[in-house]
Amino acid sequence: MKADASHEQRFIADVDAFEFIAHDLERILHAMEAWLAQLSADVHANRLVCPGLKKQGALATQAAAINDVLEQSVLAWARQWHGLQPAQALADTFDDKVLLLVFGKFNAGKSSFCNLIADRFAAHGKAVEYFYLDDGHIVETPERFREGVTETTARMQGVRLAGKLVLVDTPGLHSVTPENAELTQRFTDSADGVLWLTSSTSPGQVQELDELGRELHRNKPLLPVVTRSDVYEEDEIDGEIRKFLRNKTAENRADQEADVATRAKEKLVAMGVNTGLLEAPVSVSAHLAREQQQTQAAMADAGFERLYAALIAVIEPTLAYKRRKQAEVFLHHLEENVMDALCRDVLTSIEALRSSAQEALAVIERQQEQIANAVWRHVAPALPALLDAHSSTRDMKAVLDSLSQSIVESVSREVARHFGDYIVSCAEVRFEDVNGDMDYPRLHAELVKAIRDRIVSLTARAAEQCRASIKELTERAAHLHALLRTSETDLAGLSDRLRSEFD
Ligand SMILES: Nc1nc2c(ncn2[C@@H]2O[C@H](COP(=O)(O)OP(=O)(O)OP(=O)(O)O)[C@@H](O)[C@H]2O)c(=O)[nH]1
Ligand SMILES: [Mg+2]
Repeated sequence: MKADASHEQRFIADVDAFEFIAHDLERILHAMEAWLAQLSADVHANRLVCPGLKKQGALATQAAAINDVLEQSVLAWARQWHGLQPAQALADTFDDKVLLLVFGKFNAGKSSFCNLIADRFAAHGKAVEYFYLDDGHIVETPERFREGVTETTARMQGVRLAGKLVLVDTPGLHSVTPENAELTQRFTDSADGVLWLTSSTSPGQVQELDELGRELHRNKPLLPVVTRSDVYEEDEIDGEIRKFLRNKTAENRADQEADVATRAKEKLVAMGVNTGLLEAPVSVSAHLAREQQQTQAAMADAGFERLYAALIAVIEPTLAYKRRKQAEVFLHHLEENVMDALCRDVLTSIEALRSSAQEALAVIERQQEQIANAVWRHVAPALPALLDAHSSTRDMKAVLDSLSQSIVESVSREVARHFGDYIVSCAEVRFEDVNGDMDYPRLHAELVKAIRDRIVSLTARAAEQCRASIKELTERAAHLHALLRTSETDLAGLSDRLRSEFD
């Protein structure tokens, strides 16, 4: 390439010279598989078992629901990975080509832009092959993309340039029919980089990027292109007012590009996407380039020299993405289908379980008192009659046995009523410390004190068992939570490693 070659010549020559040598990804793929195996084993080993809770209780039900999700998730992963195979097959069709997704709202000028770039490749004697997708198949066509004022592109279509670069002209994702949606998604999945076309009439409508969220999270380079960067002006020629199109001024373009750059960056930050992959926006006018016969000067004035320079810059990370794509695709599965899904479905449920556990503890506090009161009301009034019944024999053992039995029965009943969600075992009650050799009033008072004392300690022990069961469950839940967070961090580490080792 001559030193004074235009960016256009350089770009086309670069594309022509693309050579794809996929990286040897075996080790990193192996590490990802090991990560998944570890997660599956951890998830299985850390199911939320809770021996102190009855199955039908509220907390146990919540825990069982979490276990269910864990189990279903592990089963779903293999299914989802399998489901990605059609996308993989499509991607294989483009194995040796770079796929750039040309994305933007309807009327953004996507089809016009692609047609012009295709014309330039043709002008340099390179092969230009248009195709569209029909019923999942690629159909070759001699026709260029249709351009129009009304929404024109309703199907996925593409153009292969020099047999090495594919521009995929997408219908704005919102205008895709449901039947087409899956295919569109598959095509989008296969893209190695994204050109986001935004019209200079209202550039930088960054909410459009929401539709690209998945691709951008997948670390694909993004180049914003401000299209239709021209204005109509009126001029008087031979006494007649004529309207003609002219390129926007360099200042105007710079302003718009800076504005788009700022907004796009803010948006990516808000979306949690790495802004390092955002290229500086460039402005072009496909119309003026064409209207002025695509001369070198016209192309430069219309912004295409700068565009080609940006494309040359964007091709590097795009190729890098492509070389590690096999691992990227597996990583996306691990991030999206495995980790994100787990975090979404399980972490929030664990949070909910934790707050239910807090509430349950507060309820136990109240119920402990209610149980004690109810037992007291049941046992205490019967005491005089009990003492009377044994007054002649002064059989203190019989009195105390009867009292013990009555307290244990009553506590068991109330515990079953109030602590029904928990497995609680009631201890025995003993009155060894009560001295029967005293007069009736003192004995009565002594027993009242002893009864109160026993009830309080029995209910406290029952409540303590409930609390211990809750504590055990929340500890297990916290452990599961921490484990998922660790897996998430480990996966992020793998993602960093993939992208730094194979940059
Ligand atoms: N002024 C001006 N108009 C343009 C330019 N490029 C495209 N247009 C016009 O914008 C309209 C839409 O152009 P298309 O290329 O069909 O846009 P698209 O993004 O493919 O639209 P859909 O397929 O409907 O999503 C047409 O009327 C074009 O003539 C340009 O550089 N300058
Ligand atoms: Mg179109």
